[in-house]
Amino acid sequence: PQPVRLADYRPPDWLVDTVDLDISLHPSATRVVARLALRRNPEGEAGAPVVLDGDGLVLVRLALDGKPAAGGAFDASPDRLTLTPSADRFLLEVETLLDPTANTQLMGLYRTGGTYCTQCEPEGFRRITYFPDRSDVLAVYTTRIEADRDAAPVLLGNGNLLRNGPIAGTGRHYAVWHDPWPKPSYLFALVGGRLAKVPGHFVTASGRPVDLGIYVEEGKQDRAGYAMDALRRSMRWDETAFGREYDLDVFNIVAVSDFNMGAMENKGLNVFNDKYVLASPETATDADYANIEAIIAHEYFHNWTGNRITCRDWFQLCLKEGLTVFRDQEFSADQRSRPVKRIADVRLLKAQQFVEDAGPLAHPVRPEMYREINNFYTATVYEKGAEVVRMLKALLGEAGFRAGMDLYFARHDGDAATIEDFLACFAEATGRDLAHFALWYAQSGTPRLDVAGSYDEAAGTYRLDVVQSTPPTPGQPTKAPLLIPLALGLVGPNGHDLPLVLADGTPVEGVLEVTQEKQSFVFTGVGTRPVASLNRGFSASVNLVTDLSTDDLVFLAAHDRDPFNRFDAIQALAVQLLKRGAAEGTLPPHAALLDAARRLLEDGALDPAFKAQALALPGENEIAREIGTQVDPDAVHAARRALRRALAQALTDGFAATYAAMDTPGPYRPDAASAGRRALRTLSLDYLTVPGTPDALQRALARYRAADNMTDRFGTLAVLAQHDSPERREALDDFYVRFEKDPLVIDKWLSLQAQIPEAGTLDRVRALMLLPVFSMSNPNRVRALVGALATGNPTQFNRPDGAGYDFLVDVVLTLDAKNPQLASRLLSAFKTWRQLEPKRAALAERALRKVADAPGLSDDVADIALRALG
Ligand code: DPP
Ligand code: ZN
Repeated sequence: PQPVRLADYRPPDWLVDTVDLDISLHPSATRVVARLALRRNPEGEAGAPVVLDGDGLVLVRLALDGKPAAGGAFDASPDRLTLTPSADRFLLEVETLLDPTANTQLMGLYRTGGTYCTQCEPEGFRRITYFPDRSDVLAVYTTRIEADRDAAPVLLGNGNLLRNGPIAGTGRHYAVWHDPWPKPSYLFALVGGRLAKVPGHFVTASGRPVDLGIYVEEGKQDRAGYAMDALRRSMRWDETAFGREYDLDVFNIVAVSDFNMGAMENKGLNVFNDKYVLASPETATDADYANIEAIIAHEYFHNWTGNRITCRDWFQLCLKEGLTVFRDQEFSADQRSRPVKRIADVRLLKAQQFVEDAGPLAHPVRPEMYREINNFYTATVYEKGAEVVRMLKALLGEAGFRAGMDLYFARHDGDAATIEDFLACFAEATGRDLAHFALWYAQSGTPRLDVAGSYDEAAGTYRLDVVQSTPPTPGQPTKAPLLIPLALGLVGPNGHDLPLVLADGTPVEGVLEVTQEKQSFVFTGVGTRPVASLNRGFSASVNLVTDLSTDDLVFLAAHDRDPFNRFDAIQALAVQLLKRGAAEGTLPPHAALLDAARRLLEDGALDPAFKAQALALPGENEIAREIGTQVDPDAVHAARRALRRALAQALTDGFAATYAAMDTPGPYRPDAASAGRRALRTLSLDYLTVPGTPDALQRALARYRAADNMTDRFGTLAVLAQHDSPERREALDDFYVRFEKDPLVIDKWLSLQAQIPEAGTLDRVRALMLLPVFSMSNPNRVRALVGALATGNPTQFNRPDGAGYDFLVDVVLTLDAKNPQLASRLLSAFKTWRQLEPKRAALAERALRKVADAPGLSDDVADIALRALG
């Protein structure tokens, strides 16, 4: 694949004012007639020809200003159409022929369970018709869709419905949709199929009534209620939190079962992976409900951050994704518990983004080069992109941040914008120079912040010495210091924060700005030795290394007024023990952690959801990243297992009492408070089951049998899954029989088994692939089974014999011909191979070479293989 570079950006030579599409749906021969009003861009290159993108297109006919084009007037291939018109404005009419049934890439127009649907971001529209398929060409779309009335009674497009009706004597019907808002081609969508509508209604702040619709497979209507509720709450929240109103008469969401992404924000017609729409107490867990709420919100929020203001080019992807993730995080924080949401987000950030940033696939939040843009829908663009927005807010404060956002919406509505445009709004609204801050977008790698504190009793001062450094990453051997907003507090012996006043008398409002490689901050008026609570709320996306003692961490875990840092203190204690345990083969003394854990467990004032997070040990991937080099996944697993045992043994009574106290009688409700109680109850059960005694296993099995909702049922199944026992077999078999007909639930069952840390797991996964419930052509099934093994089972993926790697490579090479995006996603599980001990690393490298050397690779997979080997 050829590199595309940010530095080479040029404005388009031709613009498109309007797009009129006439699409006649047919399973294998769909006809698309596109009429494009093309106009030479005064900012483009003078005299440049019209060059339109295509991808595997079959051209039927072509006309310019109504006249059929003669042979010499154009040059067409499946992947490109070039014209040299004499006029600076003309109407191009192109007819193409598509086979949606044969489209297994799930990009462009395809079929899923008999329904026609589209996915155009980032470069799928060119698989429908020839077009300047780039995000800075904005046009007004009118779409006529025609289809067999029985096969596709529902026809949906972007925007508002203009008219619809039967086509007499043909058994077919049509619908015409018009979207008044200019948009790039990646936001185009259509859907046609037999779908049931779950209706809803919303009135915007200024009184515009909006018809809401969630379209699902017939029979699944009763599972769309929560998504509808989440949609309405999202619409209201964007009005109050950001002053953003909805701008069409309808908003539709369609749930489909074959989808590469989580969901897609097409204007007025979001298309969703059904996993993120469908929920009922019997089939969805609390985590599913929370994901649905977040993703419904995310796609809805794109209506402003992404659609009304879109990206100039794909290098600016974080402009819409990082910002929109930030917005959905804030929404969920407001709907649920803010501290618990922050903890969950940081856990995800560390598990995914920090890992990516530490390996061969590391790249800046705004990359400067790509070979395959599909491979840049990453944790770095999304999650670190959101963290950068959060840091901006920490620097500017609530009011400054809002003023910058208001200016951004006012100034760039209708634009295809850049990160520079975005930052300029905040600089202008607040008067701050953000040039240094902007480096966060360009520099990859996770900065390390070393902070040492010293107390001078005689002078009454407390000094913090701060050193920042960022390790080299691909293409960036040396790094510059960043502007890091470090939220902190100095906690006095009574647990209260001391006032923060710098030596020159400047008060600090809780956030220090670290700007240099080495810096010292001296606080005055400090009467007793404080404990520094650093990076509160995870204000900066950094690896923090402190000189806090075990006693300090125990103190913070009990007394910090920042809940995130209470969580972080206990996790830091655990990480220290786990690192040493993995290195030394036995667990070091750990009484302090047990003590801190006991205090948290027994603290009646704490939110159960918080306790469940704080008492869950860091995952094996997270421990491996903390170790960083020469990782032996078996040693990590053994250390974690030993610490789990120690906690289970020391806190048996506490977990038993908590298990009893967290019982939540009455019908299931998905709210955050009830979910927190269930989470803590299952965590307690998990620790109580650690000994694996018959009594313990029977208690878990009884709980499994008695469960009246999926959260408890799956939670107890996951507890049992860790114990090779008759109880596990019974529960797994029972679960399969109960939910065999429910693919989304079967995904959970597949994932769970793929993550069992036992030597037989790889064979089990191979056997599960043969079941009729599994399918290599459904992305959810593949991710649930193969993806879970590759990313959620470090000991079995990284088997010392290399069989896990060979298995993944086989799957990737098989899948690549069908669905390159899915294949490359799976392959990126190799991003951690360089941190492994030499024997496993050599096997992983050999497996990656096998991929790189395979003939006929897609750009997607070739790009990941080559970068991973880098
Ligand atoms: N649909 C994906 C998302 O919302 C890509 N835009 O993040
Ligand atoms: Zn998004």
